Amino acid sequence: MKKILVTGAFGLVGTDLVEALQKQYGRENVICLGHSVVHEGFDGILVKGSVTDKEGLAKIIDDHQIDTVFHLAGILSGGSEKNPQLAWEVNYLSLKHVLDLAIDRKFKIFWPSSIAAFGTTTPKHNTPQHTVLEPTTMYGVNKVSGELLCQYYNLKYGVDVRSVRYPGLLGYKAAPGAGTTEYAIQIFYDAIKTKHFECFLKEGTSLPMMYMEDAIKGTIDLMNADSRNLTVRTSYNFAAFSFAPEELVAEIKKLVPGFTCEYKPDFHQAIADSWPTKIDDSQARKDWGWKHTYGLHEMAIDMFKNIKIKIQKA
Ligand code: VAH
Repeated sequence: MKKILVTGAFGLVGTDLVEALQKQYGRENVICLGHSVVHEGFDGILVKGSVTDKEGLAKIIDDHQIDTVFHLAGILSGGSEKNPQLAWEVNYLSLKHVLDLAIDRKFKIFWPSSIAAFGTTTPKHNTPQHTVLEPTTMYGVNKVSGELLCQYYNLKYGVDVRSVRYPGLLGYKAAPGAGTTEYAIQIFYDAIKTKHFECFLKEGTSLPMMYMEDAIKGTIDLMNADSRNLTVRTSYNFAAFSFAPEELVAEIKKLVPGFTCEYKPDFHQAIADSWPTKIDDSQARKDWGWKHTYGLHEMAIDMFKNIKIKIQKA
């Protein structure tokens, strides 16, 4: 990777990924495409534009001689249910633009799928790499459609597009977006500020999760893996640990004595109920050496420490 474009550069994943790529490949070699949110004091190469504008994307890719695109721009599960039409355009059509541009320009692509690609008919425990994908959310439909499009462009045009099904990702550098697993990020801010949290999921709602440090390392490792070892061109199952809200609450209570949580399920509960509780990611571990390092306890300590610093600095 020499000249990298990151779309969604200021989102939850993008913020951490840009920092890691700048460190590894040089600030001048990471082009960051922002749409609405741009971080104050951002130190890097910023280009403004929309991923729904194919010609605009082509110009950025050509002007900067891009050889790798991390196409992260997207609307998460909760936001996609609120605006399904826009979700289709941003989450799916923009991916087709990037894939189309890669046919002749031969740049590599990373695109994030999600555990949202699974649905209520998918085996919920130890969900296999190859299984039933009948999601009941627009976000999930976008992800399944996108996975199949990636595989088609790889088979038909030889586009080197690689993908993982992100679980719920926990990071502190960017604010949590309109997702379902993002409750597990917001809870730290509320615990530190008010010692209380209202959780929009009920107890017992166990979901696959991953600390952002592991997600970023795994994403970059996949992009640097030998293409000949990759046996999955839809999207790799990608996992670390699972927890239910009350398990995270118990970890936070160790850090914030007197912390309380009230469970008030809303529309996010149906979304979470359609997702698996635990993922089998053995294919990723076999094909490109994926392994996670953070568990629930280590994640909670690091998130708490860094969000506390962030709040004190604000
Ligand atoms: C969401 N955090 O909740 C995202 C993610 C697995 C869930 O895709 O929408």
